[in-house]
Amino acid sequence: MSERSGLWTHYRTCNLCEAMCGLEISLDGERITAIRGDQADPFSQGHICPKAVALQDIYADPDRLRQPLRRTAAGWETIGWDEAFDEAAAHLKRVQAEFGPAAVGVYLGNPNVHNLGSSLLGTTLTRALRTPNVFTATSVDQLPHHFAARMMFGHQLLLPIPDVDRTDFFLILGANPLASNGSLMTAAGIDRRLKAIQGRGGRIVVVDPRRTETAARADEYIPIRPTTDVLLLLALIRTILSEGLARPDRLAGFMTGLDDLWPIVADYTPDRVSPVTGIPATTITGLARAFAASPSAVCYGRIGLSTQRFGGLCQWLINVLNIITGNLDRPGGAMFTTPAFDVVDAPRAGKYGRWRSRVRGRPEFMGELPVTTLAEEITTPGEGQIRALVTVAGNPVLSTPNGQQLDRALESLDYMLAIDIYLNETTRHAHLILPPTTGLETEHYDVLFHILAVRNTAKYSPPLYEPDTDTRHDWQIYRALAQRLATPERPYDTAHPLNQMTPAMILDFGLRTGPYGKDGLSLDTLRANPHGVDLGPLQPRLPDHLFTPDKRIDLLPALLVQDLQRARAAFFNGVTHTDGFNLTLIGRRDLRSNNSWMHNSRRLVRGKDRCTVLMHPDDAAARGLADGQRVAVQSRVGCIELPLEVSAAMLPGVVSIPHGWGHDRRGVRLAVAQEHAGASLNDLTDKTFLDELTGNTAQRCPRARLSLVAYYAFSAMLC
Ligand SMILES: Nc1nc2c(c(=O)[nH]1)N[C@H]1C(S)=C(S)[C@@H](COP(=O)(O)OP(=O)(O)OC[C@H]3O[C@@H](n4cnc5c(=O)[nH]c(N)nc54)[C@H](O)[C@@H]3O)O[C@H]1N2
Ligand SMILES: Nc1nc2c(c(=O)[nH]1)N[C@H]1C(S)=C(S)[C@@H](COP(=O)(O)OP(=O)(O)OC[C@H]3O[C@@H](n4cnc5c(=O)[nH]c(N)nc54)[C@H](O)[C@@H]3O)O[C@H]1N2
Ligand code: SF4
Ligand SMILES: [Mo]
Repeated sequence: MSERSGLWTHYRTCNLCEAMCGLEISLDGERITAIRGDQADPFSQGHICPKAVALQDIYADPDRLRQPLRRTAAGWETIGWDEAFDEAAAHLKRVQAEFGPAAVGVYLGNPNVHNLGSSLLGTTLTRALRTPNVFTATSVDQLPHHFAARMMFGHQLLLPIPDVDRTDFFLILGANPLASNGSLMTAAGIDRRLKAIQGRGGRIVVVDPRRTETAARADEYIPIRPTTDVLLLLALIRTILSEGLARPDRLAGFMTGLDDLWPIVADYTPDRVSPVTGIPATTITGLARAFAASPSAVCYGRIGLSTQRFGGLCQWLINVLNIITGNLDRPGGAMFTTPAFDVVDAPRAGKYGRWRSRVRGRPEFMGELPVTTLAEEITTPGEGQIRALVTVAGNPVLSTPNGQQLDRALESLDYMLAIDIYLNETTRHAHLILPPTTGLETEHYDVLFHILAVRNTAKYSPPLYEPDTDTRHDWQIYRALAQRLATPERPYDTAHPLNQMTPAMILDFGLRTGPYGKDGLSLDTLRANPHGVDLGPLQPRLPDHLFTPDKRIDLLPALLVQDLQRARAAFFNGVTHTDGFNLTLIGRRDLRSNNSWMHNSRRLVRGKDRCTVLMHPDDAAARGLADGQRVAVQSRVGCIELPLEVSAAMLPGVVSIPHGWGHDRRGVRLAVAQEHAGASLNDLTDKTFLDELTGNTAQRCPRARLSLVAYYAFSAMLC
């Protein structure tokens, strides 16, 4: 690579979270002198958060792996790429030859969707492994959104996005965009966008068990008992119907089920759900009326709703609420995007239930199984047992329920391959780690997040740094492995376009054949516009863009309607909990953290310890606990210790712990993170606790009991 000299500027999109912030990176030669928000980016308009600056820390991190690492009896040794590819493929083939394709499992983590090569070519590897045992971070995250979208609109990627820039009423349940920067709502500068709602006389209402940063900003904050949102949503819908406020308008012309909605919701009066949700009936009635009366309104529910027992029901009912008030597919409501590179097409419509997990019999959805079943699939003997695992950009030991059990299960594997940039809590179990390029060394285009963005834009970022000749991109690793995984019966097809084209070529092809291709949009256009191009506000797309067989919205998909029985039984069957547990545990996010993997940046972990348990002052006083004191939190599956932070922001009876911490395990090579180790929330969450319908983990609501042991401890347990 030719050395660049003098002062110059590089423009790119931050790939760390979903917000798609444009960055302006100032350099002196090869050295970064500043990372700022790119004012000229039409989407983010100058917004960034503290994590963007840490991109340079990841690039320069001495702990980051740069060469394949093999585990030996004497410790880790670096080896060459070809040797590494040969060895990994030989082991995976050996296991599959002896025990069948299912004996190799795959776990794909979150950064895959933030990486162009992995978004476009990740299937190279999964196809080559041809295993039914595919797991991803989706089942500890947004699976219920996909499920509801698939059932109602015919495609799992037809996710309605809140049109925040035009709405008059933003109802937020279980999301804290001021900390997370928005999710399934790519909206760089959400802070500015929220202020603008209020600036034009609109209203923001937040429903959350914690008075979050976003709740504090809202016009109204409504505390709710965890997991009871399904009842609130039913009561809102019921009120709107009973008071004659439903106005589905043009949506009625291409929808089935509206006439049958009333009997389904009729029982859920505000008075009936009030004692369970903890929300006064008058508040529910008032909210329903205000939402229905607003010229435009949108209800949006995120992690707090999708990772709970009734995640599928919640996401379905949110869509129903938006639909019956006419707010789906109209400006200011919940809209579908028109991305320049569109992967939402009929062949890719997700399937459901084609196979089941071996041990617990959980159905597949979109080709994957719930990750909560991974550990048992590894440890339960029998035909089809997982004996080898490939993890790609994932840290399931910290990010999935009952992490300690998975930690132990990984130890028992016959072979494990990790494609990852760090030797961390998960990858330390690998026999081989293949470290790809990342962040500043990669070209970037947000294939997924443009589909989820509050405005249609397109932006391509070239790599800032050319990778060393001796490193590989993720997609090059997949290809190298796929070639070697080929067998005489399943040869590697070198002529296949997807095995020939680079991500940039595929992107260019997609842009040219996409919705703006006829106007001349191509990769060249994007290269010529380094700040990105604006393609305008979201446009109505229905009914044309529906993928249901009859091109109608299914308001009442049978699987979802049936699942209401489970909610009814859980809340109204008259059985009271007799286990004595009286605290419920939920999660939270912090602006300077990003799931489990950015705690090795000193500038992000500096300052006050953020891995604390938040508890309401009354709960603390009742237990004689003081702010700052170390407490032990115990659940059915584990026990962790961490400092207590007494906070009036918590709903009494509910405590909150952030996830992604717990770096003090043996063999982890993350020097800074280990100094700020914290404890892992997922050593408490329970893998048996999930949304029975969608298979998504319900991480947020083990019920917790404070048991006074030698030190003050509380036990978290299942609802
Ligand atoms: N209790 C609880 N648990 C949760 C959540 C919660 O709210 N509460 N949130 C859940 C959610 S929403 C998610 S998305 C998951 C995330 O779950 P995971 O995806 O399993 O975890 P991450 O912490 O994102 O780990 C990312 C891994 O990718 C590696 N990595 C980073 N960049 C690259 C790259 O460019 N290439 C490759 N190959 N590797 C890379 C990192 O080193 C790290 O090992 O966690 C979930 N877990
Ligand atoms: N800084 C930072 N940003 C991130 C991430 C990160 O780790 N750090 N992770 C990224 C990822 S992978 C994702 S998926 C997104 C997630 O983005 P968000 O969904 O905005 O994530 P959270 O901030 O965890 O907000 C979830 C909220 O749900 C509330 N909650 C918990 N249980 C319930 C419940 O039963 N009912 C209701 N109504 N509320 C409940 C919690 O108190 C919390 O305020 O964030 C992304 N952005
Ligand atoms: S909000 Fe997200 S995309 Fe924007 S700078 Fe921060 S981490 Fe990057
Ligand atoms: Mo996520």
